[in-house]
Amino acid sequence: MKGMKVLKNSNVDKFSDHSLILRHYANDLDSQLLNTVNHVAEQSAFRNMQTRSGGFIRAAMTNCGKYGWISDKSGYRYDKTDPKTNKSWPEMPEVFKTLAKRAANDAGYNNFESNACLINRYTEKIGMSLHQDKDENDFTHPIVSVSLGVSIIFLFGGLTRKEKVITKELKHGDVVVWGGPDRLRFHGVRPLKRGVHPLVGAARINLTLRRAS
Ligand code: MD3
Ligand code: FE
Repeated sequence: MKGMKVLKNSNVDKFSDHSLILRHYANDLDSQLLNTVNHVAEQSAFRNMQTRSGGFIRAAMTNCGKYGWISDKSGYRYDKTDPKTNKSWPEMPEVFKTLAKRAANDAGYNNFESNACLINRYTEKIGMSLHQDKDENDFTHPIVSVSLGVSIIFLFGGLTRKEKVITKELKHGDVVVWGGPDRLRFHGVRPLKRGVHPLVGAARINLTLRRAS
């Protein structure tokens, strides 16, 4: 059927019952996505957020959408206001919202209406240790992630920290959809290896589109 989006199975890595990688799914949007990230960061700059334990999150972060994820000395939460500007987060770009909705739909999650996008930026040696995402109000909504720039090794564990972890390389343009029980699995990324991507430079940008509440 003309104009209909059909995913070739060879581009899908279904690594778990409720999660899959859509390989290179966002490649044709890459420069638009990166320009949009830059536009967001002009309004709400990347920063290293503080943690309750007195440290800092090593990935630089910003947000767009109605809600943004923040960490500070009182802990983790979603907030409508960027504490750095005391203004609303930049509005959710149409290109992020429609890409997430289309990817979720292709993964079997219909009508995914994201209202928060956390943007993480990794540079050489920066990773993210195993954690769960549980600051959202309703875990029945999936999470869609978009990787741009230098590849990274993604870690995917179980519902407890002790369970075995599988690894997946996430490359430029890969989109991952997590849903169902996988939503609450421990996950993280290994420290970024040295490398340069022609569009992004010596960094990896990850967008995670969520429904915060
Ligand atoms: C799996 N980001 O922002 S990708 C995060 O690459 C985060 O920047 C990593 O973990 C990154 O919280 C990993 C996305 C990801 C996001 C949420 C998940 C994977 C997930 C929730 C449940 C399971
Ligand atoms: Fe996470």
